[in-house]
Amino acid sequence: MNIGMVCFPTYGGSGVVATELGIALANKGHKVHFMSYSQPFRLNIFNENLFYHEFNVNDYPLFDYQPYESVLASKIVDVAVYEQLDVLHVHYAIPHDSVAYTAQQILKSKKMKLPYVTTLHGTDITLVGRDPAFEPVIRFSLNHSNAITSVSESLKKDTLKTFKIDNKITVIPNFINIKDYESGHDYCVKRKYAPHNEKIMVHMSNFRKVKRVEDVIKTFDIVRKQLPAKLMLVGDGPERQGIELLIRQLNLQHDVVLVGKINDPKEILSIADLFILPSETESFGLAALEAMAMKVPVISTNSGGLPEVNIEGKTGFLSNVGDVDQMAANSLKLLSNPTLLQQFSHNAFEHAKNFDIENILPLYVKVYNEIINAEAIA
Ligand code: GMT
Repeated sequence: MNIGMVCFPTYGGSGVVATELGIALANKGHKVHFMSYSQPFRLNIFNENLFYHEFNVNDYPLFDYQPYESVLASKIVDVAVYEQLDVLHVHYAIPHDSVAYTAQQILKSKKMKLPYVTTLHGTDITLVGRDPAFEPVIRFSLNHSNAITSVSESLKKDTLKTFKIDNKITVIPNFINIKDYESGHDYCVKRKYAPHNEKIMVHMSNFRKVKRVEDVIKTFDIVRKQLPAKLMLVGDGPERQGIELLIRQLNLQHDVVLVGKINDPKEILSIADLFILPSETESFGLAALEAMAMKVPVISTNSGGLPEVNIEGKTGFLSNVGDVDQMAANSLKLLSNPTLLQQFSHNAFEHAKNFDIENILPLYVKVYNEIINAEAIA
């Protein structure tokens, strides 16, 4: 198959999913053409089946807001014609599904068919999508997508609640490549960050409000008062400055490491004892799954799709949003009991295996085949 893949290249789950999916498809012999305004950060490998088509959203003095959608639609049309795409896969509904629809209509006028699948990732529905200003466009273009997939049952429910969608939504969960996670804990690196055998908690996100990074700090503050511990914050984003301030106010600066953005979280996860994700909403929580694949139990909220990933009392614990006391109590329960921690670590890895790419990839390929065949008949 010749597949066009559109995603945001920035640090964030949807770009990671698109990139890892594209790489997996390329490894199976499909040709995958990425289209983005800059190179998706995990698309850093050389593979004869992977192609990257960059487009420039020029800085014309006339525009306060640059016409991203028009440039992307033109790029899709160009790639579809010259690379003979069979199918287009767009990640994140806003604005990619309406752009895909536009490109499809332009191609139709050239007597070319390009079915597209839209994957809903989360904030495109739960935050941005809730803005009534987007409603007519999202509803129209989702109803015209040849297929819609959502990364969790919870996100599917949210979408159906928010928009009047007549189209079917297929749930295809996020995935990891379990083979990549088989390395064990790296005790040499661990000693650098925890020289006195402190327990290591890790949080990883793009530091937006929805991630509630302040709850990570407040939870850690309670934990650290009970046992020696370090916190590693991976990522960066709009909330970082406030978070740094809070760390200093609580006098935690000697026990919290702000690692910044990293491409591959496996190394840091390999030294973690516990992962914490206290999000306000989380359609899936790919970061939690990546931690579990690295045998790290998860302390999370119970919002959105997190209960589909993190299993209460088995792979970790779930609390109501904002309940830092309970998140701290649950962290301490695990960190102070090596046998329990070991058991949860084992459970986390076993559960993560269900989300291995080898189980998930065929679900996407099935959707592609269905819409290609439907278009061929139409
Ligand atoms: O919140 C992020 O990390 C970014 C965002 C995105 O779309 O780039 O992530 C969403 O998509 C991920 C991949 O499907 C999901 O694992 C995240 O749960 C989801 N984020 C939220 O719903 C807040």
